[in-house]
Amino acid sequence: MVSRHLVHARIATMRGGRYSVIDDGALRVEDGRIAWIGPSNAAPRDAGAEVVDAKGALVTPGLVDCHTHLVYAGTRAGEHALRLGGATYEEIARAGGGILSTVLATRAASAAELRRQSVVRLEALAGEGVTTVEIKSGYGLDLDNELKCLRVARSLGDGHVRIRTTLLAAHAVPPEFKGRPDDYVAHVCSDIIPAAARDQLADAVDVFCERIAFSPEQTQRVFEAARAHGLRVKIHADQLSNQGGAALAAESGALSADHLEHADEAGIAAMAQAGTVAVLLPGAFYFLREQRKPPVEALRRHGVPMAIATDCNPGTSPMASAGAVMSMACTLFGLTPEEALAGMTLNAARALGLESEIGTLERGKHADFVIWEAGDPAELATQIGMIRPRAVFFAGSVRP
Ligand code: DI6
Ligand code: FE
Repeated sequence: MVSRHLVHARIATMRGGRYSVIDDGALRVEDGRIAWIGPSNAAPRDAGAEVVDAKGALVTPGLVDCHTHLVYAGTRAGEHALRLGGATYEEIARAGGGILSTVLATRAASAAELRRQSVVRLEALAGEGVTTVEIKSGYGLDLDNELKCLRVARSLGDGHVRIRTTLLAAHAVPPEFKGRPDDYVAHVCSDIIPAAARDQLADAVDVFCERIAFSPEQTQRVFEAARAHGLRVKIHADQLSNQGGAALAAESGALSADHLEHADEAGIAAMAQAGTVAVLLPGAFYFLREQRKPPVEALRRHGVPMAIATDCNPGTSPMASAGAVMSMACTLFGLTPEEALAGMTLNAARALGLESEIGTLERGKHADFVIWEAGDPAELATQIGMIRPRAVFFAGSVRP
């Protein structure tokens, strides 16, 4: 049995979504899980354990990026320039650019090439203390290519990052189904979802519910197929317009409703009732230069748990930085640094249905934690690129 003993750490446990700091804390790891956590002076002694002295440094749970699209090929730099010149995201998408241009590049890439391009983005996140990443498909949009993307996503973990995969075949209507969205939805429901479930390649199913993508009614059909195959659901909801996505998420028992810039009060109340997590994505808000913020005050008032994530994707959120997204959540959306860190730990774990396994430092959970070159947890959401992990532990072992 491998046992390790972390001592003299300033541990922000994130219990209950608060810093919940243990000032001179100790944490004992056994077989990859937290066997004991508490003050250093009360820690049980074990002569055989390997001791790691944090020397007063801050320790937090490993960060969780609960919404990314980081498996894709190619770039959309040209489109960024068009948008800076005044074209809107919707105009570019309607003119055949946007998601579809990434679909063509992703289909053309072999699995090995796709992996080579994607690993760079995963490593960037991992280098900032991220230990769990959700990755969506959605740039394949046919059976073989969606499964290729999910397989590549799964292969990226390699024992140092926990990967959760989400099937987002309902991201856009592919060229073969142009003008026939209902036929494509039928294909997603009767072919792509069953195949992903059969090969155990997806942990959840997501839909881009938007006027430029799929309607609430089409979303419901996809969700029914997902449930029939035992898969949880998530939704890109109310990002560019109010489609009633928040209420739909609640009524569908979704793990999370993501974006929510245009969500209304009734939808938020329904999410609170259903326990649906709100995933806020300040990167997309920033890159699209949106004006309308998600209703953070209403989310707080109704007690909806708020997660934040990078949304790492080539079109609307080309970024792979946990530090940047926590800072942006505070500066752009008005979260407190504590809410931002809860958004990338406990609440992000909830958005993946993993809150009993990760997201806080408590007995029984996976020993995913970061020793930071910092002393105060508020520093993590206050800076961009200035704080690096001193060491990252994944399932109790130091990551090389
Ligand atoms: N919402 C987004 O912001 C991304 N997907 C989605 O459903 C955009 C993805 C892209 O433009 O490539
Ligand atoms: Fe997204």
